[in-house]
Amino acid sequence: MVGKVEKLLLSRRKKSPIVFVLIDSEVSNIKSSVKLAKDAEKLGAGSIMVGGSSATDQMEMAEVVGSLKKAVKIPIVLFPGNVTGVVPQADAILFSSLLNSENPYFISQAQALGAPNVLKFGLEALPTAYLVIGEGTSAWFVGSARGIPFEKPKIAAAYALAAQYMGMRFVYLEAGSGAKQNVTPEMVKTVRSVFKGFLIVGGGIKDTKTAKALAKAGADGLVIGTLLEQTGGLKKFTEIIKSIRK
Ligand code: 1GP
Repeated sequence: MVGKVEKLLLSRRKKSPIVFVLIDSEVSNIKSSVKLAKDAEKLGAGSIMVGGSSATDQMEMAEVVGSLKKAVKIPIVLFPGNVTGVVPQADAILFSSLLNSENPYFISQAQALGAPNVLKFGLEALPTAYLVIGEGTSAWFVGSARGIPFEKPKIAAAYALAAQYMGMRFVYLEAGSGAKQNVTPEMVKTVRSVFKGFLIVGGGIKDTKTAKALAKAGADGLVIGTLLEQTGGLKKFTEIIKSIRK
C-alpha cells in the first residue's frame, strides 16, 4: 500500500531528484543533528534519513528521531541496519532487504523480527531492495554483502529487476558511507533502464559533478551523509542541491 510519505516523495520527485540527508545518531549529538536537519530543510533537502549499519544504540536513535520530528516538517525516514534501527516517531522506514547479502538474516530474518515494531509504531514501510556495491565499507562488512563490482552494472540491473518482480518499489544502490568511489552513473543508467520504481543512490557523493551525473543517469534520490560531517560540507551541500534542480 502506497502511503503518505511515498506519495510525497513521488510528487516532489516530479520537480527534481530528492536529496536525503543521512544522520547517523551515533556520530553527531542531538543538538548538532537538529541544527543540521533544520539547515538542510531550509536548503531544500527532501527528507532526513536516520540510521546506518553501525548505529546500534536504539535508545539514542529514538531520542534523535523524536527531536528531529519536532524540528522539521520534511519526512523522517528510518534507515535501519538491524532490528535496533526500528524506533517510534519517524514518518516512514526504508523496509529493506539486503538482497546481495550472503547471510539470510539480512535478507528476511531481521525483517521478520523488526516487522511487529514497524506495525506497533505506525511507521510507513517503504519496500526497498538494498544493494551493496563494491567492498570494504561498513555496510558491506556488517551486512555480509557479496558486493556487486562497480564495473558490473548489468548485475545491479538484474537485482533491481528481481526486486521489481518481487514487488519492491524502492531500490537503493549503496556504495557505503564514506566510500572512496561512488556508484557510477553508468550503473544508475543501466538499473534505470529496467527499474520503474524509486531509485536511491548513496555513498561517497561529495561534489556537484557527481551529483549531477547521477541525477542525469536517472537517480530519483541521492543520499548525503559524510559530506555534512566535514568542515565546509554545508556549502558544498547547498551547491549540490542547486545543481540538480531542473
Ligand atoms: C550511506 O549512502 C549513504 O549509507 C551516505 O553515504 O556518508 O558517503 O554520504 P555518505
